[in-house]
Amino acid sequence: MKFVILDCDPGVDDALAILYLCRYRGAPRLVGVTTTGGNTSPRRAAKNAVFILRRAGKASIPVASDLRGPLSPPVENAEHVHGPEGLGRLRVNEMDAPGVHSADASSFLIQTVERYGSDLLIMATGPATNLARAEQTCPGILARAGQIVWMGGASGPGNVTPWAEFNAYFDPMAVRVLFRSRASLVVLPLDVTSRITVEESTFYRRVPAEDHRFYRDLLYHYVSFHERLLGKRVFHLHDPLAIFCALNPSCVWKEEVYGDIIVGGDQRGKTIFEEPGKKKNSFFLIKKVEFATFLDSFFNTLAAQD
Ligand SMILES: [Ca+2]
Repeated sequence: MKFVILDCDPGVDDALAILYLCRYRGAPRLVGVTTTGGNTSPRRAAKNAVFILRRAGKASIPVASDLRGPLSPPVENAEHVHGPEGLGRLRVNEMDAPGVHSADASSFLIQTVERYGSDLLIMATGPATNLARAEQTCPGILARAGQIVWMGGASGPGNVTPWAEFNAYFDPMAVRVLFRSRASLVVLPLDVTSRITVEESTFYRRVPAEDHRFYRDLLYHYVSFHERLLGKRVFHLHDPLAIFCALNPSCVWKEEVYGDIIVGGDQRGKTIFEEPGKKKNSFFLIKKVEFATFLDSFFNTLAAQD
């Protein structure tokens, strides 16, 4: 696929994913970023995406936001993990993020799929709200994209409740629309992304010294959250791993599944994956990734000079 759009909710690991994708040599051309609420408010997610794209030297990439919130009844965002405005100690003011291209992310997605069709790869690292809205507005649109890779759901325990992964929990009704869209869909679940942790000390050894101050501000709350959870100064790279999987299918093992999700009640956001059998709407679930190859790619890309 020649073109890529990133649908995200920055968010600390989304910010790392944007930086990784923007610097990735040989990646398809980034034609837009769409944002939604999740890790932070919808408005901050949009500003944060603009800010990180500027940091990556890609200020010209259009950003389209969704300010309407999830399809599902609202729940608390994840600012307790990512920091009070979603990017750790970084504060993005209007000067740093002069504006977004449009406030209608789902229309932007529809137009982009109509324009590039099977040449378009959609990487999604947040709640599936924008994808679902696009599908509801224009049924069949997601199946016209070349591929969608979505980080979310879990085959085992969740990270926001015992049952649910955050992106799935935040907007389960949107996930149901995505799972039923018959798109060429690949899902990267929490049980795979959470198998990899990076030690804070390793991270700073492998990224350029001139970027340390930026990363210390970005990662401030994210590392502390993981330290409370895991007892060590480590963190997960959920969203950058989704970028790697989308760009390196030969380093990924996946299985065809049928998927559904519980949309309400105590188990809200619990994803259910089973053998597809004769059921329609099957897609692929990632089971395993070459983690060492990913980490080399991630750090070498972040360290690459323009
Ligand atoms: Ca995210």
